Amino acid sequence: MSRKSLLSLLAVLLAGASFSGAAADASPAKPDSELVNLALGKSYTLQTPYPPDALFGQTEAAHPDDTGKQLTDGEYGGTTFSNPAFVGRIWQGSRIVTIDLGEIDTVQAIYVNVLQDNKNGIFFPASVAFYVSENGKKWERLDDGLSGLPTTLQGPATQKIGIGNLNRTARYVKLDIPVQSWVFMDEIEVLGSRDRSGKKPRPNDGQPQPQKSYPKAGSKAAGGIRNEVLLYTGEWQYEPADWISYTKEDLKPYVSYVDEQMNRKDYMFDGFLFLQYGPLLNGANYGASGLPTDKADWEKTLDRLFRTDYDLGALDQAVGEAKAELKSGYEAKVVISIPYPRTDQSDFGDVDGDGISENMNVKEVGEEQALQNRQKVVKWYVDEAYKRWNAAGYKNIRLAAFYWYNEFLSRQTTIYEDRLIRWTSDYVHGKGAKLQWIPYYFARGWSDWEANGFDTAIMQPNYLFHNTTADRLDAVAQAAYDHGMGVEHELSDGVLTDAALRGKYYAYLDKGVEYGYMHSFKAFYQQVKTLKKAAESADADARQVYDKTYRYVKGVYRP
Ligand SMILES: [Ca+2]
Ligand SMILES: [Ca+2]
Repeated sequence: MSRKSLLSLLAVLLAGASFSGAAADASPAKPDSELVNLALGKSYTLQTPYPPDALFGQTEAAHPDDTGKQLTDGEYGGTTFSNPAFVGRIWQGSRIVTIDLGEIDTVQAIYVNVLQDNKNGIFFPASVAFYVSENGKKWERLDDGLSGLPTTLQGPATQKIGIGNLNRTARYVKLDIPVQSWVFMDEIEVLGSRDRSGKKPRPNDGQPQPQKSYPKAGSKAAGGIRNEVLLYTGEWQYEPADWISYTKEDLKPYVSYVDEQMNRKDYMFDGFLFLQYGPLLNGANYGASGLPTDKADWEKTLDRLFRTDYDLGALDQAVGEAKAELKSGYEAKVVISIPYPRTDQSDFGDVDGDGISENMNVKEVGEEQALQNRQKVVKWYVDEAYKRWNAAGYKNIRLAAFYWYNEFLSRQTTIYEDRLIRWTSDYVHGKGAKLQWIPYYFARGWSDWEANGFDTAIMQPNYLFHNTTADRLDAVAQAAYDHGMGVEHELSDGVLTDAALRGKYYAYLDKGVEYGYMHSFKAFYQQVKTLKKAAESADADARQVYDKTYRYVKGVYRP
């Protein structure tokens, strides 16, 4: 048995003690009774890998490290997150804790005690990276410690995630703890002996890292797309009822760059992501909120999308008209969004013709069966999209990719969320399409996009919508680059009338020049038809939003 699985087993046993309400400060049985906690009372630093966020910095200030030594004071917080012994941290990728043992000792095991309370968005990290060093400069990265408890465990529960049998001499110990939503931790232990009997660390942290970059514009992974605009289509309870859908005229200023008289001058976007406006009038939602959607709702979104004079049909015509006027060498690529197949849907409807409605509810049919039924539903939807696409006989647009609608990986509702996406990727790849994702700000699973089979992932900075400072964009630009992701550009209608909001939008563009993501594969979120409104606006400031966006997508924008 490897030491990882041994430690996982230990973690399960320990967590079991917590469930039954045993001693709140349950410490692990020492792997060796001669070992002492070398970290007890020692000082450490607690850092973010990317600039701290003004808004979320305030949020996490409610769960502070009061003394700056709470992680090494020997005090535990039980299983109640509001216990002040817990240090709570939110977003920004991870937290890096570096402990100074004060002298070179021999380290045998390292643990961090963490909380899961799914109801409150507090999750165990799936794994923790551990490092040791004698001088604080050259580090040996050790094995990762793995969570031994399921992501679906409601909790509240705690476990110690760690590694053992290390036998390394070290003065400094570093932990890199992924933070996706909240992480709550109360204690870090470094078990060992106060001598130098162990082996010296073998520095390996300076080894070449995988190539880092933003996704390449026009690349195969991006389905050949350089600039992708998000086009929502769906039901709208107010007038006009068809407000959230696109006619040929609506699409004209997206397909082509138009002057103030709406004359075509150039092409503009070459990628068109059609995605569901979440809420339906029946109370269901294509995403993870509201009531779960069923087969009739999914047919409804396909019916909308494949209308002749709206959405896909309209895009095919709009591109045809643009091509008749503008020079050749342009291809319009379409991306179709897959609604979120929810694990709380017990009666989706029969998609495979066996007369049995697909039950995707994990609580009712279990993980394996729920996964199979979710796969059936996704397969049916993708097949149906192709069937309708082929029947439509479009002349001017190409189906390049599918898009995973849910903006975070809901590992709290199923242990197989990653597996379903991997399966979806394989399935659409078999059809010749790519799979895209646009997670929200550091959303759960953001850094695992590639392992899950997404061909591209673009992070939402959410800067436009949050009351925070512009270094939000620095954090996202750096994190995206480090993980091969793109950066989403975000526009609301408010940008057209509110100078402060407009300034925030332009900050995305300015940072795109500074960091270089202007030249990458990129996506533009808009409220509904924000850029069309900008193009048509008689107000010079509003119109400039359109003109600047045009220069930016062409890669010639200057701040
Ligand atoms: Ca503590
Ligand atoms: Ca069936």
